[in-house]
Amino acid sequence: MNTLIKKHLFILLIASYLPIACFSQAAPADDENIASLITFGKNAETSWGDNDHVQIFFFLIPEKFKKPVYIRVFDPEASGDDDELNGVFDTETTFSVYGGKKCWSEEAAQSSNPTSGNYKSGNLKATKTFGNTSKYDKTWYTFGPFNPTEGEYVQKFGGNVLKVIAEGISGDDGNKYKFYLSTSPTDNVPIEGANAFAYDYCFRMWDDPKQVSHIYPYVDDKTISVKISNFDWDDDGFIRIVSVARKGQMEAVSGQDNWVTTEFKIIQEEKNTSLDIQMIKRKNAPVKNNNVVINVRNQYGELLPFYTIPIGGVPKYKYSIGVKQKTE
Ligand SMILES: [Ca+2]
Ligand SMILES: [Ca+2]
Ligand SMILES: [Ca+2]
Repeated sequence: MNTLIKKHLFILLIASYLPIACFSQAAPADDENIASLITFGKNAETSWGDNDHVQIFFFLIPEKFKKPVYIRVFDPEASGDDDELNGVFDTETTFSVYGGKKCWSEEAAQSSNPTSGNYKSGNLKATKTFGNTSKYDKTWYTFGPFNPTEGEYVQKFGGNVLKVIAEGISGDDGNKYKFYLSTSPTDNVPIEGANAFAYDYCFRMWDDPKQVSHIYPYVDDKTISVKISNFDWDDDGFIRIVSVARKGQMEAVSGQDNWVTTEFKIIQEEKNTSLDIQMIKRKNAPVKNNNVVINVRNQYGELLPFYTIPIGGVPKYKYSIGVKQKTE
């Protein structure tokens, strides 16, 4: 093998090990394999799969990153064949970016059902309402630039947090969209060490039954039990939990327009790791256009954050921990 070929092979080998996904601030992110986020207009029945018509997302920018950032929204309108039509498209969705003190730390901002309380806490930095137009259909709208210090500094996260609220202010259609935290106003350019998280996730499942979607709640060291809730799952297959100690614990699943909750104890080895909530569609007659809400609470009733890039990586079941747990 000549030296040039060897060099190329070496570069290819190194490139294949680079943690590309770890630098991606798409929400939903690659590891989640979720088709899109969705928020319905406020007049939609909850049976469409959105219980509150509001979605709150937080973007964490590491302290050391000082350059301007942009929050980009893909397909911000409810219009066109990629959104969920109910009669005629008459839905308006407002996306608003908040920073400053309390944008994250206000209790209501971390609520699973932000229909009351001051969930619009902090300083409003930018806002835009999107109606039935095709201007941004299947393309990106960019908010910003924002200086990272315009966010709320949170010591335990080691960075600044910006909040985005998507709210279906009128109409009854489903607006599908995605987010990206970028260093560029015209392109999706990730920030090393940045992340995105939410406490309650309303999203669209894939129609393809071969696709498995994931959510990764982070279990901190004070968590001794969790309650995992799902809404409007439409009996579409099963939901199971994988962790360093669990190979596949089955969860109770919801049907149409109802919540179902499963509670289980957290063992020592699961603390300071992420859980992998796997959503597996049924193979026969998989549900189409299935919109679902998921949240996870600890023993105090506090919601655990879902990070789009799981903290500590995607958890892998470790046989030694699982075996030890069974014999206890
Ligand atoms: Ca409509
Ligand atoms: Ca849309
Ligand atoms: Ca549903």
